[in-house]
Amino acid sequence: MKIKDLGFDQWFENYSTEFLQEGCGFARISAVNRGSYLIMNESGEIPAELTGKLLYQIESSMDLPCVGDWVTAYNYNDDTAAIIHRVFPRKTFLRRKSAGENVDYQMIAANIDTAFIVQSCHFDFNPNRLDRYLIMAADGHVEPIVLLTKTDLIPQDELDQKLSIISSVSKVSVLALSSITGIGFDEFEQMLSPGRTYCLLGSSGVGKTTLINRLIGRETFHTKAVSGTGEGTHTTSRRQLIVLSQGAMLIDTPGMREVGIVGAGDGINVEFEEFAALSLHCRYANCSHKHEPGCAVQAAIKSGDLSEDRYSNYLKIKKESEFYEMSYLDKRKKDKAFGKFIKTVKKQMKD
Ligand SMILES: Nc1nc2c(ncn2[C@@H]2O[C@H](COP(=O)(O)OP(=O)(O)OP(=O)(O)O)[C@@H](O)[C@H]2O)c(=O)[nH]1
Ligand SMILES: [Mg+2]
Ligand SMILES: [Zn+2]
Repeated sequence: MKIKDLGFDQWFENYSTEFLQEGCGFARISAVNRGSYLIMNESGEIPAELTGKLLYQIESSMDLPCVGDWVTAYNYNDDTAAIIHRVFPRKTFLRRKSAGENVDYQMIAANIDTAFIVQSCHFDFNPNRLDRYLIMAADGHVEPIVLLTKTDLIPQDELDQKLSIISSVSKVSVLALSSITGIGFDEFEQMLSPGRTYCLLGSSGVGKTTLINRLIGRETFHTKAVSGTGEGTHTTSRRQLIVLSQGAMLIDTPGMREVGIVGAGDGINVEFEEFAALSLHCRYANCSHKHEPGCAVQAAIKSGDLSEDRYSNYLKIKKESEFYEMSYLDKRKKDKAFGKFIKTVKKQMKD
């Protein structure tokens, strides 16, 4: 195996001269677990940690390596451990607002070709949440594909209804499948190409890890039954890249409870493209589509061309993303001012 087979394509090759360091090689982050890393290259997978210099240079949580990143690393101890010196720029990424009050980004994975957005058609099915994942993918320039799992648990007509709900709001490809009956699995396997990287995203308990186990053909990774209400219990606890024997790479992630969106302007415009198209016909160029006269969005809702539900989800996500964006920029400004203050004090102490 070569690093090219692990996704080190021409895009990264173009950076290789700049990123090569004496005694170092290139490797890909294959797992992240609370500040400790595993990296992978042509000779296998080994634990790695960051250099103090790299840690010192980090300005935001987004600068920390995440699963899927390419790095420059120095191997030691007979190639059984490594130190990470530099992180390559990211070709694509998946990120969200970090959970809780704190307004910051959380990187989920980097250099992903396709994100499988997994919803169970049983308990978890939720078109409004699906919108959030689609925005996340568009924001990071990742191609999305929706996987509707556990089709064995609902009758065919209910499944058809769910599929038509998705196709009425989005052109995204959807595949319905069951890890129990195996329906849809051939199509799923055909979607996976050698050398390409896929990430599984979705709530806890929707069957992400089960999909991987079925692909591998063994119960390699831990899964757990969901409770009667469908509420998952977070079985997978770390982000991990797995190389299938056929050569495709899959990243399993722990289930997400919230999919917060920070200032994903482009992502929102891509996912809600009908709003951009309609806006062109609003009387006012800066129409908020709420109460202005001559609003084409309101007209589309009245005529039934646009669903009330999708409209309210659009407004909600837009408002939330703008709010987080402002808080985030504010926080960055304060952090920067504080950083400057520290530097001045340090300098004064030296003088
Ligand atoms: N009936 C049915 N059950 C399934 C299917 N796929 C997975 N399950 C069950 O759903 C439960 C949860 O599956 P996991 O694969 O652990 O779910 P997960 O998405 O990885 O969950 P987290 O790791 O917590 O994010 C397990 O008991 C699986 O056996 C399916 O197609 N049909
Ligand atoms: Mg799992
Ligand atoms: Zn309008």
